[in-house]
Amino acid sequence: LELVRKLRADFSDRKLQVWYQPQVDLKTQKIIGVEALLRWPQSDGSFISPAEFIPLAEYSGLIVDIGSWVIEESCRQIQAFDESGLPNLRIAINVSVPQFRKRDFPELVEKQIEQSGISPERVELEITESILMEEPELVADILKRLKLQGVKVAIDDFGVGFSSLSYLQKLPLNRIKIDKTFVNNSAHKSGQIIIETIVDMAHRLGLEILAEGIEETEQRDYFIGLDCREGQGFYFAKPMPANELIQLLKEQK
Ligand code: G
Ligand code: G
Ligand code: MN
Ligand code: NA
Repeated sequence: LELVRKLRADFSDRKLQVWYQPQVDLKTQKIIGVEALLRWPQSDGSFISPAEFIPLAEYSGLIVDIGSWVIEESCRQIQAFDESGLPNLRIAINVSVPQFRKRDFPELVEKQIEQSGISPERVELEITESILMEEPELVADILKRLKLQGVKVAIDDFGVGFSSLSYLQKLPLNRIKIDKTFVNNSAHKSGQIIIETIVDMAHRLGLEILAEGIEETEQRDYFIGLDCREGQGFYFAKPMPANELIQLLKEQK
C-alpha cells in the first residue's frame, strides 16, 4: 500500500507530530492534563487524520514503533512543560492493541518514563475496550505490572465497544472516559440515562471519570451536576502543538 510506505518513510524522517489536547477540571476549567494525539502533516499543509492512518499503522505493524515514539516524545514534552514553569500536568497516551500485547510493554513504558524523569503517576495510558477483550490473562498481567509502576490506565471511548462489565471489577483500572457520542446526546433522555448509569457505576466502583467531546456550556454544566470532575472537548480547547499549549498555559496563570 502506497500510504503505508509513505507513513513509514515520514515516520523515519521524523515528520510525525504529537499534539496535545487539554483535559480540564470542569468546575474551575483549570487544565490538569493533556491527551497526546498524533498528527501527520502533508507537504501541502494539510493533515491526514489519525482515524485514517492509525488503522493502517496497526495493520502494518508500524504502530508498535510509532506508539513507542509517542510515549517517549510526550513524556519528554511533559518534562519540558515542567521546566518552563508550568504545572504538574498529567499526560494521557493512546495505546493500540498490538502495542499493548507485546510482552515487554510494561518494561518499555517504565524505561521511557524513567528516561524522561517524570513520575509514573502522571502517565495515564488510554486503552480501548477491545484490548480488554483479548487474552484476558495476558491483559491482567500487563495491567498488574503497570499498576506496580504507578502508571494509570483509562478506558477510552467507554460504552461504544464491547463493554464487559466484569473487567471493571477484576482489573486494576483508574478511569473511564465517557465516549463523545453519549456526551453529544446528553440533551436527550436516552443519552442521559446511559450517561448517568455509567457515572453512577464508575463512582460506586471507585473509578474516576472524564467526559469527552464537550462542545457546549450546557454539556459542561450537565456533567458538573452529575459530580463528574473532569472533561475534555472543543468547548475548552482543541488539540494543539506543544508551543501553542505553552502559550495557553502561560495566559492562564
Ligand atoms: O485526534 P483525532 O480525534 O483525530 O484522533 C482520531 C483517533 O486516533 C482517536 O481515536 C485517537 O485515539 C487516535 N489516536 C490519536 N493519536 C494516537 C496515538 O498516538 N496512538 C493511538 N493508538 N491512537 C491515536
Ligand atoms: O478516541 P479518542 O478519544 O482518543 O479520540 C480523541 C479525538 O477526539 C481527538 O482526535 C480529538 O480531536 C477529538 N475530539 C476532542 N474533543 C472533541 C470535541 O469536542 N468534539 C469532537 N467532535 N471531537 C473531539
Ligand atoms: Mn483517547
Ligand atoms: Na475517546
